[in-house]
Amino acid sequence: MARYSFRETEAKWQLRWEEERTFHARADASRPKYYVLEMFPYPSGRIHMGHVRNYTLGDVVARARRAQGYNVLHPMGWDAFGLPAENAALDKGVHPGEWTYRNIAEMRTQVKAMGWSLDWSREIATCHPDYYRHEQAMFLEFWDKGLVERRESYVNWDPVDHTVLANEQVIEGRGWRSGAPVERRKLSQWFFKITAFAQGLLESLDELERWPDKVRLMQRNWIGRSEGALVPFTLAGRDDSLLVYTTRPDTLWGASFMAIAPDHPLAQECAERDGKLAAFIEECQQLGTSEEAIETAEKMGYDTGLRCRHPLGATEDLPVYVANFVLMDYGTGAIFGCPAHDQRDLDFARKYDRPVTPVVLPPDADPATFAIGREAYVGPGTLFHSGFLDGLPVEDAKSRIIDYLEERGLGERKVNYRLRDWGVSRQRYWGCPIPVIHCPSCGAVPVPQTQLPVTLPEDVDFTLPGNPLERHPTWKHVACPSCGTEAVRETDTFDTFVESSWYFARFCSPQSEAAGFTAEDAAYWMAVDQYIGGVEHAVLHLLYSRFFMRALKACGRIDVDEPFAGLFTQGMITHRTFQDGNGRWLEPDEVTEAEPGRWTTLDGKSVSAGRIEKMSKSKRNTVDPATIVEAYGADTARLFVLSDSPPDRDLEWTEAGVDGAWRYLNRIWRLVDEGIDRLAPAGTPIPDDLSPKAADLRRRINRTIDGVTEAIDRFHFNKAVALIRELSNAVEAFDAGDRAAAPLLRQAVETLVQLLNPMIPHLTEELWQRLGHEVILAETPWPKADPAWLNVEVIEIGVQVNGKTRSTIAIPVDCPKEEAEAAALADAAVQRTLDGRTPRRVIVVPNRIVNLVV
Ligand code: ANZ
Ligand code: ZN
Repeated sequence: MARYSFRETEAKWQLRWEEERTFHARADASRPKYYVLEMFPYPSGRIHMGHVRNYTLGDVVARARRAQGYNVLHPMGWDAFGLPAENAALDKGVHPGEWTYRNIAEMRTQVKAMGWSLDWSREIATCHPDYYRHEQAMFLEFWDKGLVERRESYVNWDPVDHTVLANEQVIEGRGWRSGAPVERRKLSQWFFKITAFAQGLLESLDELERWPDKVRLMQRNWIGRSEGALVPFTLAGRDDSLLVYTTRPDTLWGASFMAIAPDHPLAQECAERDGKLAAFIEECQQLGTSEEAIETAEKMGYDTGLRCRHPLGATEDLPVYVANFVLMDYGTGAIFGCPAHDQRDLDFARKYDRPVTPVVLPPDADPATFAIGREAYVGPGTLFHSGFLDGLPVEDAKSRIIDYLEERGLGERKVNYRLRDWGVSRQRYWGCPIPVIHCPSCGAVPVPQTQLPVTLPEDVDFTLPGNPLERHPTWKHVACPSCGTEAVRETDTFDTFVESSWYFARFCSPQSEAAGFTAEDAAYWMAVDQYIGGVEHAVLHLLYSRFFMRALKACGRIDVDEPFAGLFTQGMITHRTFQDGNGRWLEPDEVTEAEPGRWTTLDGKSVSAGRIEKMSKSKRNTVDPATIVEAYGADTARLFVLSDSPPDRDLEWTEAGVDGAWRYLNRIWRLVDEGIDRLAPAGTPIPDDLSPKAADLRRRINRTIDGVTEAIDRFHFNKAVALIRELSNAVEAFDAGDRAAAPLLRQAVETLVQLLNPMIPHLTEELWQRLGHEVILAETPWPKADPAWLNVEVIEIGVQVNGKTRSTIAIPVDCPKEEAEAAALADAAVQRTLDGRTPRRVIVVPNRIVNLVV
């Protein structure tokens, strides 16, 4: 017997698949398609365990679907623009392009070594002009359709990375990469009008049934639709008014102050005559623009001296504050404060000594004594202290007051969204240039489509901070395409999320030069049937991509709204963390488990074992896939990431787990390799009259096919592996002396190999070949369960009357004699033969026959 050599076998099959172009996809209208995609990697230079899990999950789907007869598209590419390349340029003096392409080459080798069934003929890198030229064209088309805007806005400025950040890129008031506290700056920015699709983006979430609920919920909250009212409050002593947006117009009688955003025009106006206010506004602007930062900061305000009339004349005039918790770009940038029923308003009112009047009475509370302490009351109840609203439940009061305001021209109904337009300008070099030219007389002029792509200059200088495109001596100086005057190029580049918003469409026509994709290819391949990636992209990438499809549709480019019909978000890979006596983090390689639950360094020093956490460079608890592949092969790594946990849960990487996978591989190898002589030739029919043991195995084979197929459909890959393991146990335990053994064992072993193929493709291809097949497994149809052998152990037996067979009945295998007798007597044909007579004797031969003697 030959030992299993993974090195040889894996290389052999990878070469074969490549040479035969096994996984190259071609559009074919006569076959159903299935598009499997994992979120494409950033070319950092090395694949990590998260990639291994992500692409292995996708590969199981891709290979299984392929075997099930689908025309599968499973492509791979590189999300290749972004900051790390520029940081490398700063740190090591290497050009971002060179760094990126080198990393891609290294990662491609590592990816190929995993044996994923990828169509490499469709490989793309988003930093290549062949890719981004189409993105520039799309931008111009979107602009034409009114889906692009340039406007001044406050932005989150990262003072370390010298760039603007999207709100989503600000985490707890800090830049998501640099970790530096974010500042506010006013800049002219390009925006994609994602808000134009707010309602559609929200409504379609209901139809995305194959998306995780949690992701749909996160998007729903991000879009943040609310229903409320716009209410103008007259400013005392002036002839204008302050317009507020409220979702609680029912609480109008509880208003005790007004508050406006520091950037509100009225605040700006007052600041011109009030130096202290100007200083206060300045202070507020240190906060950054993210909601999180604003939510957590202490509430602060400044009384402008202005007063508002209550629209219903319900209270004294209301003071107008500039307040740090009011955002300019939400609603109208102005609110009325009702401290009794809003916590922020309450904190503010307590601080600035404003009255707190409850107007909603909780169920069962006593109106004579109910008062607000430290907590605002935000629950349900009925209105009181509120004139004609008194006694109405909150929801009724809302619609009643809006009707009232509308009838009198005092306000109107208004739907509002939290969703903001997507600011895409970044002051970076390593991104897709925004194809615009700024002309002193024409303004912002689109670069004519015929002049695309606008490519990045190669000769750039990274020794100074900021954007090298800005400083480049020649690149930005061009003639205005419209009037010919000296003009300058836009030096901002796109947010890298723009590239990832349409790459899945590019994979449909990766070589198309005329457009990013052809209508024909997109019509066949889109939408992605199964998308797989991390839940960290629940709002950013997944929402932007949905926007892009709608924008492309508005431009007549594509006919789908939703890019991803099915989405699966996988869990993280975790590992125990270790620290030495000095608190230094240790890598898993540097420690050993001396006895269960106690770890030491390799030279025996004690180690403190910490929590099991997501693999991360900072805690050094990572395991490099390359070392695992080197030591055990790709199939072992693949099997391990599939077998231990459900794919949506976290998976703890352990040496023991890897070892278990490796041992199982070898067991399968021996099972087939050693048993091969005892198998009947392929295709030998299985005899009908099986012994109970053989029948049992036959049922198990069929049930395993069924169970594994379903488990794969539902992403229960760990369950699929468990079912296969049970079948292999049964095969090992099967008594080879059985007369049906040879054909049945052949079926058992082939089934095992086929079902394992999506998980461990190299080993199974090798075994398949040893089993005598000419056609490779990747081209072999998925096994089908025989319904007759699926479920309960039902068999058909004959019923004789006086020794003559009169009928057959179906009964459970090994059922009690009485049950067989009852079934025989109940049979219509038997009753006809008996014609009312009662048998003198009943002989039941279990699982064979019932004989009635009359
Ligand atoms: C009066 C009121 C009374 C409010 C009450 C709430 C409770 P959502 O649900 O998120 O849409 N608001 C409106 N614009 C704001 C802005 N630019 N910055 C900060 N807060 C703003 O929130 C809508 C509510 O948030 C609005 O309803 C408004 O306060 C506040 F008992 O109006 B409310
Ligand atoms: Zn011009």
